[in-house]
Amino acid sequence: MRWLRTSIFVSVTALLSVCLDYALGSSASEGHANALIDALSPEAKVYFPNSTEFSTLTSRWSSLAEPIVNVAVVPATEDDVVKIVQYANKANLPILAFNGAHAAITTLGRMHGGIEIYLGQLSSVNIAPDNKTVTVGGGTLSKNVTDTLWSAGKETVTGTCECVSVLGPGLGGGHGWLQGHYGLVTDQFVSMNVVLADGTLQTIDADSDLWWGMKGAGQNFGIVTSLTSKIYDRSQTDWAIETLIFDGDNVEALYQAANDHFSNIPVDLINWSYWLNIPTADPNKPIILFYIIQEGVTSVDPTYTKPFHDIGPISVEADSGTYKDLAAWVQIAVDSAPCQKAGLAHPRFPAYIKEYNISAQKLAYEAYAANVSGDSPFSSSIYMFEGYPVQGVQAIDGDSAAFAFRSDNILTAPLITYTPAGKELDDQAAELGNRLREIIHQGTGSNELHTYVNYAYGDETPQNWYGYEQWRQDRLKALKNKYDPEGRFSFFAPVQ
Ligand SMILES: Cc1cc2nc3c(=O)[nH]c(=O)nc-3n(C[C@H](O)[C@H](O)[C@H](O)COP(=O)(O)OP(=O)(O)OC[C@H]3O[C@@H](n4cnc5c(N)ncnc54)[C@H](O)[C@@H]3O)c2cc1C
Ligand SMILES: *[C@@H]1O[C@H](CO)[C@@H](O)[C@H](O)[C@H]1NC(C)=O
Ligand SMILES: *[C@@H]1O[C@H](CO)[C@@H](O)[C@H](O)[C@H]1NC(C)=O
Ligand SMILES: *[C@@H]1O[C@H](CO)[C@@H](O)[C@H](O)[C@H]1NC(C)=O
Ligand SMILES: *[C@@H]1O[C@H](CO)[C@@H](O)[C@H](O)[C@H]1NC(C)=O
Ligand SMILES: *[C@@H]1O[C@H](CO)[C@@H](O)[C@H](O)[C@H]1NC(C)=O
Ligand SMILES: CC(=O)N[C@H]1CO[C@H](CO)[C@@H](O)[C@@H]1O
Repeated sequence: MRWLRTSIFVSVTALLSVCLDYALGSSASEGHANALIDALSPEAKVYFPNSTEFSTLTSRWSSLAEPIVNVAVVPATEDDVVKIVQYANKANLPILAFNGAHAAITTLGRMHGGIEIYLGQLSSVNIAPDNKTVTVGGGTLSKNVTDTLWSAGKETVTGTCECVSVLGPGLGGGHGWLQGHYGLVTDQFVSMNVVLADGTLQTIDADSDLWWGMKGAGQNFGIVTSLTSKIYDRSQTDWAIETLIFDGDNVEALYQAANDHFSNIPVDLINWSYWLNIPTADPNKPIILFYIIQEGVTSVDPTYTKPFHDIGPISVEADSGTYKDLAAWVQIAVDSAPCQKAGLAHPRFPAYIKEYNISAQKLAYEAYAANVSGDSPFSSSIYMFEGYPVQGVQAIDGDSAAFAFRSDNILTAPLITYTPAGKELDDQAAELGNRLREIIHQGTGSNELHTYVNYAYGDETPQNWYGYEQWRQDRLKALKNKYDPEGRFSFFAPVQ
């Protein structure tokens, strides 16, 4: 907004005030709008719906149940975030942080007109002189951190996908390649600066009662403007992958082998699978793409891959490289298709499980195949089964954080992908996703449905997101009543 302060200061400010009032609704007085604009630092920016920047800054990864934004504000300093929250409080306007904008939970759609706080200018990565921590701006993307640490011979846990932020995944737990060693993204947190609902900027750490809540339900309590996390010396340089493609008919044999051979999965091994249509491999039904990833080697140990080779894959491809290649290998690098904001709807229906139930896998595969094959509107969907190593996650006391599902081993989720075409199709997608999830849930033999809040669809309960233990629910509600009694931060998976 530098230009605001120069020659056309008076006229443009007046115009902006009118525009803000218009965009924000009649409750925002001209005085308020001026107060916000004047309070922000020179590098902060404000965009209205008539600008191309506004369309860029408001576009999201999933176009289902998007929050409706009237003005996008881009803070340049931590204090700008304070000023925006204070302004919104006075004017009683909804606010929502936009970071990587990859959250797809439908509760975000409850924001009908308000202020987007786009955190992209709060992007920075600084390794502490003692090499024990890194401090990142609240809007830093995951790839920035891993690349900077890599160059310094360091590593930490971040989300695996290059296009998501550090805080987006981390505030809800955060799964990543290195979690087998160090725990979740959230387990690395050392301290953070947060703008709370009352418009104050506070530094919080393990001494604060809020700390527990920030580690798993953090989206509920404020806007993190910077974060200090643990880092480690890089443990391995080499990584290797085998990508196997199987005919869907092998679903039982494959997951039986997965259960048999990986039940004590070593910390250096990651196994994922996707069910998706690759018509050149099978024109009629989804194939099973099976990834076996190992660290510290240039080819995956044959003792891990032999049981899968024996099942008879359609194809096997081996690759090797470094940590920095992993995202591209599993198609979640910055330039991979799943990272793009292409106007598609992307609801997911997650369920954590302890091990595969072979008959449930078979039932889910059949229902999925029946609904995504041929000319189905959902033919670009992906059913994801993520088996990260869990040693580091399970070594940490489960009561230490709001993240509730440490004892689960595998994260499953159909990602129903389609071109939006109205409510009827949205409802069909929800029906399909929930039906598939229910098959997997039934296969666990447990009444409890554990879901990863960062993948959640939006129709789940706080128990599904934050754990069934009554003390967890009580503690979250008490924190909410203390720190955000008006529910300013309640668009993302609200705790109550
Ligand atoms: C392609 C893809 C790959 C993914 N890979 C992983 C993965 O490897 N590991 C994993 O754990 N998850 C992963 N996820 C899920 C991911 O954790 C969520 O989608 C997450 O919400 C994305 O964060 P974001 O910053 O991109 O999204 P945003 O939509 O910008 O942020 C999500 C929500 O977090 C809150 N928020 C964001 N930044 C802040 C902040 N600084 N302070 C306070 N609140 C904030 C806001 O409420 C916001 O609505 C993946 C998702 C996709 C689409
Ligand atoms: C958008 O609206 C604002 C306020 O009315 C105005 O200052 C600005 O010039 C407009 N921009 C474009 C590109 O029309
Ligand atoms: C931190 O790491 C850098 C780069 O590897 C090194 O030059 C520096 O000496 C280290 N500092 C300490 C205190 O270990
Ligand atoms: C970090 O992100 C900024 C944009 O926010 C980009 O310009 C820069 O190149 C990135 N740095 C790294 C190391 O990826
Ligand atoms: C999914 O498949 C079932 C049959 O297995 C069918 O009854 C249902 O209509 C399908 N749903 C969609 C959304 O295609
Ligand atoms: C496995 O799933 C099937 C189908 O839902 C179910 O009948 C069975 O009880 C499940 N097995 C276990 C051990 O829960
Ligand atoms: C396919 C698959 O996910 N196999 C194994 C991966 O690792 C987990 C443990 O982290 C095992 O339980 C899975 O069977």
